[in-house]
Amino acid sequence: MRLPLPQSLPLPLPLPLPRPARSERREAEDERVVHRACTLCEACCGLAVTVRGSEVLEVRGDPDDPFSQGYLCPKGVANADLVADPDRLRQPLLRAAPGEVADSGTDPGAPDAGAAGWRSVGWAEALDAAADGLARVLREHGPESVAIYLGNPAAHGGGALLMAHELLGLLGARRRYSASSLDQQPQHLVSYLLFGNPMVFGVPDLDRTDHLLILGGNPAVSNGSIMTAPDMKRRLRAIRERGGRVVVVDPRRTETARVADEHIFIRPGTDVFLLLGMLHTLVAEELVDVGAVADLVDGVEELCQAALDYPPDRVAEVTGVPAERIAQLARDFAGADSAAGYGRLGVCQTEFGTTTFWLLTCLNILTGNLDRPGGLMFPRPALDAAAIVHRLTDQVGYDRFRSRIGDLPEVSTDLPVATLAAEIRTPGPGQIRALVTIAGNPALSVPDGRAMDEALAGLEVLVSIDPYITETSRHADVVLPPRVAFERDELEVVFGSMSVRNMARYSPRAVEPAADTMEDAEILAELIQRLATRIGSPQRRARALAAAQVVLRGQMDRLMDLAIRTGPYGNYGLGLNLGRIRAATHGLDLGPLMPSLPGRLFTRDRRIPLAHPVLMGDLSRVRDRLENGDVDGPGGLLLIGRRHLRSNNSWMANSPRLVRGKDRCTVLINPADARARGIVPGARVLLSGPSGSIEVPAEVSDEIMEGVVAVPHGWGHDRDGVGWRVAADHPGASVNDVTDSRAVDPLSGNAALQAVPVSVEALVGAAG
Ligand SMILES: Nc1nc2c(c(=O)[nH]1)N[C@H]1C(S)=C(S)[C@@H](COP(=O)(O)OP(=O)(O)OC[C@H]3O[C@@H](n4cnc5c(=O)[nH]c(N)nc54)[C@H](O)[C@@H]3O)O[C@H]1N2
Ligand SMILES: Nc1nc2c(c(=O)[nH]1)N[C@H]1C(S)=C(S)[C@@H](COP(=O)(O)OP(=O)(O)OC[C@H]3O[C@@H](n4cnc5c(=O)[nH]c(N)nc54)[C@H](O)[C@@H]3O)O[C@H]1N2
Ligand code: SF4
Ligand SMILES: [Mo]
Repeated sequence: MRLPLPQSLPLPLPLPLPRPARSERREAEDERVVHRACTLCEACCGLAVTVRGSEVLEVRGDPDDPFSQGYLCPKGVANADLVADPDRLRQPLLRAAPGEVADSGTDPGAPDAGAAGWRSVGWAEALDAAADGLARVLREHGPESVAIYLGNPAAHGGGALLMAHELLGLLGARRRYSASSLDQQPQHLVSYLLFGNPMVFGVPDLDRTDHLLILGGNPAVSNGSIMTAPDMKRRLRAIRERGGRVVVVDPRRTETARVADEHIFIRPGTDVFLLLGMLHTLVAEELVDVGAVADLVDGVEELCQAALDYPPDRVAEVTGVPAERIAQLARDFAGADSAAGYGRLGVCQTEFGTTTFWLLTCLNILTGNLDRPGGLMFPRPALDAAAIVHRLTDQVGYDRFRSRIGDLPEVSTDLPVATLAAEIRTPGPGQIRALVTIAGNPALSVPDGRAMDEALAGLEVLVSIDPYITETSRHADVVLPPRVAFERDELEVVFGSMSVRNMARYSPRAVEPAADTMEDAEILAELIQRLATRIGSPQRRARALAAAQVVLRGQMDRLMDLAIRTGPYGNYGLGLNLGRIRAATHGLDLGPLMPSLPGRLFTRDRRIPLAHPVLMGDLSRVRDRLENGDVDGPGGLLLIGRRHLRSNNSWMANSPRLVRGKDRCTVLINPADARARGIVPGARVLLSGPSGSIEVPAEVSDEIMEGVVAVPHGWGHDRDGVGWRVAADHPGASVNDVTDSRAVDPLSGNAALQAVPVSVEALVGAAG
């Protein structure tokens, strides 16, 4: 069933937004241009936003931003749709009790809330209900029964991250889940094991490198991830223009591959073998030269010895890459004046995610490319997340406790979200019965999303902090809608640690938020205040309340200012402080990445244990897979993911300008595989995998390698009660209704969302 919507309801404005001609507009006195960053993805593009009152008239790339130089993608413009979206909630919703007459309230954001069993309520009532529910479950079932899930957009708000941390502390819960375990957990873990800090990332020195090797990343579309660099295509082209080389290894000839010098198909899930074959070549051909950091690295011998077990001709078949090509990849990398090996989701979201990412890091280190210009370098952000995380010592660590289901290790207190549905659904001591979701949509984003959907429906208490009634928050008892990015002042706190240039960025709000609305951090702080009257030891209460007060009294800026002043550019550096960052309207460029070892090492002995026992230990699993493993499933196809420039995980499909055009939720299949199954372009097919089946149209193209199919995630917006109406008109299907929650990287607990064994068959009589 779809929400029964009266036809006359105004849908979001067709775009471009109606507006007067530019010259006229400039003259209008009540208009102003606000310069701020786009915080929808990691690229942090500078925007020039023309606003009148609370209306966004135009969004353009800011040509004066030193970093993005006017670049923006279609999503940047769609920030305007988010601000204006009539489906966005402006007031909390409370689930109407059975028998209670639900009213739809006056909230234009929830036109049919009443019909779906919601009541629009004031903040006090909603927050009290949330606190009552959580406190009740906690009292009855103990701290293990309450969990938090932090979704992707939460990464942009320092205040929200801090408050989520304090909320967990107050609950006394060790049940923190996040999108990290669907994404970059292998990278955090490798950073922790090798560099002593999960937030110290080696980032390709993109603007100076002579050779960029990309495994399982599509930055031309994703705009770069753990590699913050706006206008990726320009930056990639620049590598080639200065005589360098870009090589892409990917089961799909991606948009990035099309701007590269070389593209190599690889069978999904097998990069671990490819990298071992490359390391073998380095060792066998005496190309290992750790360079300037040699004094800091332990275990080189041990690692090289291990690699000798994997000559290229031993791994060629499983990877689908000819042995000579593997060896040549290694020679080219080692022979370049400088080189950077980069990998993202195609590496992380596999069963060997951590080990693969480790070997990729080793490739950089063994060729002397760590911490040198053009290689893999460490950003030094003005506000140093790594230093802050390091001070929160209780936050940093590995395998100090394990998940009840699956027996998987925590990574810096995060547990694998692939196990969350089972944790909720499996009775017994420690069963999760209450959940707070903050900026996340697990019903669409975790593997076996249907199980998650059912788990969410069965929770005793679900509190969702989200601006929409999503596939997840539709199950909530209370929905607490925050202001969206353009309505917030934001200091970039996370992506400075991943940026290809050192930068600092303060973004003032573009529009004034409606009265009686709150930001994520404030909502969490209010929730903490209420919970503290109901639960928690005296110490816990005192600590959480003190933190909540910082947010509620508007003192976060002072805290940030202090962190900046004591940071690398602060009192003992350039004299940087929050005021000076704020004054840099177009963003502050702090220059190219600088060599920073050993200063950037947080390991106790300030060394890099390249052959860390946790990582070396996993090589037995690798060997076993090579000798006995069959990565193919019975259906003969391996499923991978695919992103589109106009998508943003599960949640921007309510922007009319982003969903227009042809259906993007298709299965991409090679002509040979399509032919073998009688599938013609556009035909609807049944895609079946470990957790279920979906129906999607087929797109036939040789840009995908034989034996592989690709489907984007984040679709499937036709579920009952979901509040985004534009998205519901372009629903697609959720690929996570097919993926496998049991397939994880056992080291990091990261979900193996790539290389899922599936079958595809034509649906009879369903052409078109
Ligand atoms: N099959 C498959 N599954 C995947 C992936 C894949 O490649 N393939 N990718 C994975 C990855 S990398 C990620 S990061 C996850 C993402 O998974 P999630 O983080 O669970 O979900 P998102 O789709 O990012 O949804 C974000 C939610 O936050 C809400 N939101 C937006 N802005 C704000 C805000 O300012 N405050 C609050 N409180 N809420 C806000 C949106 O309405 C939306 O409901 O998906 C993962 N799932
Ligand atoms: N437009 C847009 N941008 C986004 C997002 C979005 O949804 N839309 N999401 C954001 C988020 S949350 C993230 S985490 C980043 C992700 O950033 P990226 O990792 O760059 O994103 P993907 O497009 O998923 O790229 C993964 C690539 O890995 C390939 N691949 C799959 N399996 C394998 C494998 O086994 N081996 C190899 N070598 N390659 C493989 C896929 O074909 C794909 O090209 O993007 C961010 N940016
Ligand atoms: S690439 Fe697009 S979504 Fe990402 S920051 Fe830039 S404008 Fe925003
Ligand atoms: Mo992500």
